[in-house]
Amino acid sequence: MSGASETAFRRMSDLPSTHLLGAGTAMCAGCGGLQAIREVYDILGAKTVFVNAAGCMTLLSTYPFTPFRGSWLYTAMASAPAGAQGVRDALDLRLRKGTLPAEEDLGVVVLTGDGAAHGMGLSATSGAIERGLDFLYLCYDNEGYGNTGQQFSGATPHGARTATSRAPAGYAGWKKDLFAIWAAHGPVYAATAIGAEPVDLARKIERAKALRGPRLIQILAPCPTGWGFDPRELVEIGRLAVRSGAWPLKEWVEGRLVHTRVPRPRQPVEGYLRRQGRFAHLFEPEPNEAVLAEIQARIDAYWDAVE
Ligand SMILES: Cc1ncc(C[n+]2csc(CCOP(=O)(O)OP(=O)(O)O)c2C)c(N)n1
Ligand code: SF4
Ligand SMILES: [Mg+2]
Repeated sequence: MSGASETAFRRMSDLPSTHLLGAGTAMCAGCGGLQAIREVYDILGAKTVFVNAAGCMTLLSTYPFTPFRGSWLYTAMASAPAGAQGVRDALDLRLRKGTLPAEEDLGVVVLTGDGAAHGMGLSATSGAIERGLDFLYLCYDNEGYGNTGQQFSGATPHGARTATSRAPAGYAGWKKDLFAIWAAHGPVYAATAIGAEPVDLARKIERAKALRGPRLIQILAPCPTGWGFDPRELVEIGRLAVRSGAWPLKEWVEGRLVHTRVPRPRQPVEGYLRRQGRFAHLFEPEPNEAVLAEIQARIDAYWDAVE
């Protein structure tokens, strides 16, 4: 370990917790994932093991240093829930043997991007929920493979242009509903959130922290680099996602679905899409009315069904 690194690490550890994440790392300015995870981290506290699937947030840690005060474990994209099972089992074993005092027990948290969560990590996640694993599953959803240059993922929205959806109308698929996939498993808790609504986010983290068993919080993470907006517009883009109804804020508790913010009146989704480079081809050289109408119709149908 070099002297310079040691000094940097100590200085990072001395910072108040609100400055821990992002200090000395190579994250993009205006990262919506980082904005939310900082708040998550402040509420969960240091008695947490983050099991981090490969993605943008793994850049926060450079072996052997990490800005997380608790523990951090790096896994392959598909295996974070399996890693979480191993960590939980090891903690439980030590608790049972009496080699770990109960007050030193740790919360186990999967930290994963949407690519892993909606695709190659799904089967490990499904198994972990079925086994009733006591873990919090945090998905920061930047709607693409951010770390490798924004290829489309199972969470990419219809019409978005990504590095691997270059057709004139953008991505042909529709965003997979991870919240519904979790709800179908009957977890203890599931919620959606966003950094631009910090009070709603804080309440959901506190609620999830107090429960035991499989718990999901899926956080929409506006990504200036992949979505094509100025980092200064992070909060505005997040609010537009909620106010247009494109990102419903909700909870699933004991089999009951509750919307924690109902956008009334709902703003046209066009205002949200127009602000992002990934949708520019839907407006220039002339508006693609058919695709825009399809996107609006899906949002309207969602809210018509739940209101
Ligand atoms: C099996 C496997 N395939 C590909 C990669 C390369 N890879 C590393 S991060 C990443 C993108 C992950 O996307 P997501 O889960 O959405 O996280 P983000 O990068 O957006 O934070 C990819 C494809 C990998 N690590 N493992
Ligand atoms: S690519 Fe996007 S999600 Fe990844 S660090 Fe940059 S802003 Fe954040
Ligand atoms: Mg992603």
